[in-house]
Amino acid sequence: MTDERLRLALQKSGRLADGTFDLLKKCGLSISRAKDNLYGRARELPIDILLVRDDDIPSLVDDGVCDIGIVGENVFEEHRLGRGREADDPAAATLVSRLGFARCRLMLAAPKSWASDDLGSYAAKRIATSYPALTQAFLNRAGVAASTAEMSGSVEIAPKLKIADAVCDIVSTGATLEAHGLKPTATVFDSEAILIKRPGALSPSNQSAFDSLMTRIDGVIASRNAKYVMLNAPREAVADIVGLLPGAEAPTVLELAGRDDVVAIHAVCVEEVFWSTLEELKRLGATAILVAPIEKMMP
Ligand code: PRT
Ligand code: ZN
Repeated sequence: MTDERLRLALQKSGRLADGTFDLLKKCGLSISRAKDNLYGRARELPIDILLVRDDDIPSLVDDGVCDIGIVGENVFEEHRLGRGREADDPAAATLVSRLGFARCRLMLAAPKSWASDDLGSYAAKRIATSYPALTQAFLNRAGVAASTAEMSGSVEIAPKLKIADAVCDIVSTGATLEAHGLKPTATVFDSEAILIKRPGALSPSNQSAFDSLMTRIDGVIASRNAKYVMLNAPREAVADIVGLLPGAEAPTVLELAGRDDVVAIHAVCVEEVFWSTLEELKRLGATAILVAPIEKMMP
């Protein structure tokens, strides 16, 4: 690691790692890893990579050991609240971009035997969680006086072991809670992978590497759901058809050789194009509908 290269902290392995490496690959970066698997290096931009446990990433960036990091927003917020920092504290790491993967929710969950799903039923109860600061802040906002028992993993077994009455844990599909006889009753925090940046200015060369990386990341995120839609439309239905294309700005309308009644419409749709939308387009008279993926976008 040198000062001339941007230092990026990433999860070594786990639920964030696949999405992170996939994102970097789509940004055109190939990462070579050192034998010890603690360091990596991007070939195409001056970026050094530190491979760590996700829990260490906020501190590494807060303390300036790394310039940027990719971590779950749940872990970042828990760290921030735990350190008693404000969201806009200029001396702490800041959220730069939401990355749209590793989506999950931190949820309060109670044994299915509890009669009520109301927040009030957690009053005076003991709640096992790996996120005591987020949980406590939520309970305070809701005016519920309950205590938390911090656990670093396997939170869902706490009620069975009588360590706690209920849990506050990360939920993705809900299968884990279900398998342990627990029901989710309230969302404490919505999370996804985020990119965070250390406090203070970067050196000019690191700033330039950071700007390149962010432009590429923004492009990958923008093109994720984006599709290039091409179709033929009856001339009189153009306005209705354009109105149906999700998130399409200023579509191109082209004349078709030898046809006065039909035109071609080409549009970039930045929101997901569902089958049901295609069916509606067809009902409005659209034909020869093509939906093509977009690999890269730069505004
Ligand atoms: O080893 P390291 O400390 O780096 O990793 P870790 O084991 O602490 O974290 P890891 O890799 O499990 O998760 C990293 C991040 O991924 C989390 O901080 C979240 O931001 C995000 N994420 C997304 C999840 C999940 N989905 C998820 N389903 N984190 C954890 N889970 C667990 C949850 O704790 C529960 O045990 O999966 C189980 C529930 O899943 P469902 O599908 O049954 O609801
Ligand atoms: Zn962890």
